[in-house]
Amino acid sequence: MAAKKSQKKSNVSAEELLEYYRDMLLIRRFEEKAGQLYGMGLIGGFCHLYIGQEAVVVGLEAAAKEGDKRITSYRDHGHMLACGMDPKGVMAELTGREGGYSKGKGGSMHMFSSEKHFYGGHGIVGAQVPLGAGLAFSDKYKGNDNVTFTYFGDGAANQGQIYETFNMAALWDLPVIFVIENNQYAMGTSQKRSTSTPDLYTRGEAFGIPGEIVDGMNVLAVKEASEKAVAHCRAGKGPYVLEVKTYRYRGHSMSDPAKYRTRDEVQKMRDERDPIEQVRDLLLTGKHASEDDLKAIDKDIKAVVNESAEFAKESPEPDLSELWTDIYADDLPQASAS
Ligand SMILES: Cc1ncc(C[n+]2csc(CCOP(=O)(O)OP(=O)(O)O)c2C)c(N)n1
Ligand SMILES: [Mg+2]
Repeated sequence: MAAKKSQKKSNVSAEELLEYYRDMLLIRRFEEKAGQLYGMGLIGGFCHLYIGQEAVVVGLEAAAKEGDKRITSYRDHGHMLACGMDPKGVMAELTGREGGYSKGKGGSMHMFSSEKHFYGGHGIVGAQVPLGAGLAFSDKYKGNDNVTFTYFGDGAANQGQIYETFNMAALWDLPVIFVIENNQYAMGTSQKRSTSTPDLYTRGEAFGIPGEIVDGMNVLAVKEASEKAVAHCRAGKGPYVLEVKTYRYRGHSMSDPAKYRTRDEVQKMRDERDPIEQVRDLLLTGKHASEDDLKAIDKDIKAVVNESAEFAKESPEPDLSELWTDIYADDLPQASAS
């Protein structure tokens, strides 16, 4: 069903729209498959799905260049796919297999890729935020123009360590974009019940950090705001806060009974604001693609996702000897100097 509200006209090219459509659809289908594998008992431990929030990370990544870094929370599969990590390696990590990004020892919340500059995957709420500033510090120290995208939630935004980080990031003009993915809930607590001032984008003001709010269900709006934030950071003007208003369709994690909101609330969002449907609408009304073209894309993406699930089922469990590897720094690949 086409979204009722379509995006305002823009001069974005058909290729670009198709790219965002594919990238968001890959995340959506991957997460649906992960949900199924979880239901079949093939994924153990925690698993937090990103369905509904796809336009956030795809819009941000559209403003990134090679060398930029990203770090996020436990709701991380979308971030990995959007920065180009291999769906097979991500899915196999979810099933705890040898072919996974952490050799099956990390699971959903603990994956990394130095090649794609993806620094996790963090289960402790807010813990990735000071680490993100640290990554930005390394780039500033080396004198390059890389930017670090540091993602966290509306719940995490109420934590003290965020403001200690804001202070130092502003003091040292660090090239970090603090991306607040405001999906309006922190587990079962709505933002209204937890937060005294709802405008999270203003939270950097006390430290002199500029902020902006953007519609996180609209990938083009996210991309535009991200480009502005990235330009600010690359120009050496210090950190930037981007509050991206979004919504998660599924529960907080796979074990969430979702009693804190109505089904109607979720359905309304899906029907009226869905980020993928919005781009689909633009593609069809702009005659950039036909229904058949879009069906073919869906088919291709489903094939990629099914392949990743097969790989994740067939890859062996890690050998017991793996328990003793990747523990000390000497075991780990050395960080590159660039
Ligand atoms: C320090 C800490 N406190 C509490 C938790 C339990 N916990 C896990 S997720 C979460 C909610 C965080 O919500 P938000 O930051 O909005 O992110 P979202 O899950 O919506 O992406 C809480 C309280 C935790 N993991 N770490
Ligand atoms: Mg939240």
